Amino acid sequence: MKANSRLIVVSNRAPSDGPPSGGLVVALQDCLKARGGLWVGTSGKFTDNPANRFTDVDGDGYQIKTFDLSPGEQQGYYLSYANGVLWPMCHRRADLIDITEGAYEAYIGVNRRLAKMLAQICTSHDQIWVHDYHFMPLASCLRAEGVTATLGYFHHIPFPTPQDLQALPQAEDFSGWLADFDLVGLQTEADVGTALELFRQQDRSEFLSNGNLLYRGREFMLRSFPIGIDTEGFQADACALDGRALANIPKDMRLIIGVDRLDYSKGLPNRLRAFGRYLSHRADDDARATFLQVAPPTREALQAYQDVRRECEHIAGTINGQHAELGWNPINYLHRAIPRTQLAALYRTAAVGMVTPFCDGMNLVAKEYVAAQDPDDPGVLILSRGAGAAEDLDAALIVNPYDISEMADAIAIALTMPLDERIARNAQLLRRVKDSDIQRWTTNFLTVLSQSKNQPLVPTPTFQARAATASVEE
Ligand code: ADQ
Repeated sequence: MKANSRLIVVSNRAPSDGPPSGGLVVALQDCLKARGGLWVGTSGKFTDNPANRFTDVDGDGYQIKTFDLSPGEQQGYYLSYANGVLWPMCHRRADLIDITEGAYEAYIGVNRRLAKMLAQICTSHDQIWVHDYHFMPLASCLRAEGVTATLGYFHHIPFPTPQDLQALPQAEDFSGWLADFDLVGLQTEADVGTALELFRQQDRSEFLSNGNLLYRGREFMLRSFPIGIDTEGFQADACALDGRALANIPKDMRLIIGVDRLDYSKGLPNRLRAFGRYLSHRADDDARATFLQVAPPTREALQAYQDVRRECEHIAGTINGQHAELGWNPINYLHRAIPRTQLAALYRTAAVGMVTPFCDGMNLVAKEYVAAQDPDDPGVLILSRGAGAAEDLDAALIVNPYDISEMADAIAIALTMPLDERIARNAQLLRRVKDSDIQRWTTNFLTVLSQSKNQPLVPTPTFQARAATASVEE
């Protein structure tokens, strides 16, 4: 890190009171505590005409600054554009994109408002690390404000293909949003390949001999940084409670577990169907297995999320109706979040972990399931090839999330896999999980960011022209 350089982390939500909600928050907090610094994000409060200044909140050894959104900004920036346009586009679901009037303007408006506030407090020595698709244009907005700090961006979700991007009305701006950062981090090598393909197709982009990209006069870096978990912390959590007692699972019952936000990208309906198919085809003397799906609600204001919830409830109800016996419901479907220690104990108890998204940036549940296993008697991970995690975790049973009978067969294979094969697969998976844990991810990203050199500090021309015409709510 440069002399006097301060780390500023930007994410949609600033960390709030109470225990951290996940490994990413823990890792960034650790990193800020160690280096000192600042975390900036929305407060979670909505106020009419929010002030264009930050509110200071006490952090544990670092600063937190929050800002409120107006109800209109929450609707336009967060729900309609970030989660109604960018999320489905990046998850190969252009059919779910809902382009609503004023959403893009609200999205750009929040990014510009944040850039103006950040411009007041940052110096050229600072490193600003921006997280995720809510703030893709933030570097362009900061450059337009004359900010000369080093800017890094990490894209937590899949990178869209050039075909996906055709569904975005602002497709022309997309490459410039990225190029205005100094470093763009993606989850996988496959994502980097997709991004390079996008730039290859652009006029005025050039691949430089130092490995960087030049786009419309700006040089920047594009690299993969596969995100991980706090492996040791998770291993310790997994031993703290008895998962079998927690879920009231009889000794002779096998547990299959799925844990996901209830998002259409996670492939829940097909996973439930695969379990139903497994039940229909299992031999009468096979040990019974219960499927526990933990699926907390998310973004329920959007129709696509209401639809997937209804679909899951219908499928789970039908399968239970067909296969339940006195004292045994094959599917136990929890529509809420549960504490991390309980989750870790349940992973450890489960003979099978099913992670079958259609499309996922990485998927931390896959890594958590591996870390939580007893190395002497581990369970089996069934993993979709659509998850970024499959790039590294190829010792899992890799499945096609669209092929229900293949997933049903994988359940049968997993439930009968010999102990020595389970041990060998888990040991290999655990090595990979440890190799890319969250502390290493943070350090790697920030090391490369420190090496990225500051480029000509003007925003890309396309963005300047468009931003000038967008009506901005300030
Ligand atoms: P998500 O889409 O949220 O993250 P994921 O990576 O699986 O997906 O992370 C979910 C986290 O929430 C996990 O730590 C999990 O334990 C926790 N969680 C899920 N359901 C829970 C429940 N019912 N109760 C308690 N905790 C629960 C986005 C991208 C991913 C990428 C991550 C990190 O979509 O692809 O891996 O960011 O970059």
